[in-house]
Amino acid sequence: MISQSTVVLVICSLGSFVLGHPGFMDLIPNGHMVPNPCPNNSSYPWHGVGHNNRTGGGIANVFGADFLTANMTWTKAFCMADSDIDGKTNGFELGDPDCKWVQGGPPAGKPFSHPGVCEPMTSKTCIAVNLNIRCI
Ligand SMILES: [Ca+2]
Repeated sequence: MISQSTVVLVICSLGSFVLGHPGFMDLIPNGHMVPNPCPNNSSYPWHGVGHNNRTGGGIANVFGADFLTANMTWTKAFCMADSDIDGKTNGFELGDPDCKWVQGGPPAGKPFSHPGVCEPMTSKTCIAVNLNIRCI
């Protein structure tokens, strides 16, 4: 038999998963302000930065996968990586082009683009990379 506290714990865990891990957004520069790269980007910003859909949840995108590989830490290597292979480093896309951001501190600049969605989305390379990105 499942206890009432187990049910509450599961429901809370699902809620956090669907919301795109708000705490994780504090672990990258400008994590709360990542631009929505979709053509109809009236919903802004992209809260599920490490996920294939704007609100988070589900399978991680390429940036989210690299985030896990970096032990959820903004390392120099993770900052310098180009997770979505669009020619721009993760740091550049998130407003930390020199990879100097420290958690809790101000980023060097504003976020430029999304580090987990290859842009421009209509380029031949990006269409292949963005197969699982959901613009809804
Ligand atoms: Ca990139």
